[in-house]
Amino acid sequence: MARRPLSDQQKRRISAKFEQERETPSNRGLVVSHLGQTVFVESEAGKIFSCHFRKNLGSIVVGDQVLWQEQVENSQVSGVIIAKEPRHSLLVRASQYKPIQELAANVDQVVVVLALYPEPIPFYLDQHLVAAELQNLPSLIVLNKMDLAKQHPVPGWLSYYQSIGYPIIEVSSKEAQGLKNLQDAMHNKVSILVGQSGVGKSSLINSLVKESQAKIGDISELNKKGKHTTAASHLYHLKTGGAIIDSPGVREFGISETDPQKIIEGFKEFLKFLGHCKFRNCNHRKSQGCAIENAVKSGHIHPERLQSYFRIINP
Ligand SMILES: Nc1nc2c(ncn2[C@@H]2O[C@H](COP(=O)(O)OP(=O)(O)OP(=O)(O)O)[C@@H](O)[C@H]2O)c(=O)[nH]1
Ligand SMILES: [Mg+2]
Ligand SMILES: [Zn+2]
Repeated sequence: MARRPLSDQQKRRISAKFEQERETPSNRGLVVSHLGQTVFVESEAGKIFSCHFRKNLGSIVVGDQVLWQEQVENSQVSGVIIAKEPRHSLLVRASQYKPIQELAANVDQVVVVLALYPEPIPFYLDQHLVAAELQNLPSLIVLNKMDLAKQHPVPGWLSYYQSIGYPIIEVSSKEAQGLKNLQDAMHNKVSILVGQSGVGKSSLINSLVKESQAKIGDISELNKKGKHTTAASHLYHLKTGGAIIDSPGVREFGISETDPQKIIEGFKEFLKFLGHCKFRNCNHRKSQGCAIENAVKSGHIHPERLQSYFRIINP
């Protein structure tokens, strides 16, 4: 159906609005939180404004650099986002039931937080690491709750991750142990903390950013399942330089990539063996002359990592 042409009055109203927008100065800002329809933007002066945004800008997520204008409505100052700067990175999470979720933009590194309790599970760690690798983001592993080491010893399998180049920082947010090392690793960078619910992401942020008051929840002793407390990602500034983003905990961090050839590149210790299988279309499952299988046999690749790859490509 053809659209009805605009009336003169409508045209006048639209051009008046454009005129007003052009004359209102726009400000640069950083998205620090996103709750439903409202986005919280921090101005260059460090003040937080609640803003709306136009749908035609596409998605807006924590870490986005934006242009926004002040709006006064019912003597309340709010804002409207009018443009979004190009992003240098975007961390996304896939889920079986929901559309792909964009978690944060412009992050420099992913900090996967594990705890001695609830007990870490290698496959979930692999999901986080692969998601980061596929976005070309470096990761580091933080092992929290070291104060519980007597009852819950450090899992032996973690040393493999260190051997393939993922730094591991042991901390206890409760006893303020190892926090300096973590602070140094996050210096002048934008880091996002990810990991299953209850591992202590928000607690760590509170220890590092005293005034942050990120919400902390109790974990249930009965079912080992963390209670979800952080509902939306939130960016905090580090006094020593850099920023840290808290994210809601999830057990499974789904991979948005579906091409097995690309997914395998997310396993960084596999890289040097790729392209060396006897058959070009090798699926690395008990195939003759498979370089990946041989690397598993010779102890260069941990068998569980190959199993994680199969589980990601074939959930
Ligand atoms: N023993 C011990 N408990 C801790 C430590 N750090 C955090 N906790 C506790 O672990 C529980 C969960 O902490 P949170 O900081 O809410 O965990 P989270 O990772 O932010 O969880 P979500 O927001 O649900 O993703 C709380 O009861 C904390 O008090 C620690 O170093 N040692
Ligand atoms: Mg939390
Ligand atoms: Zn192969």
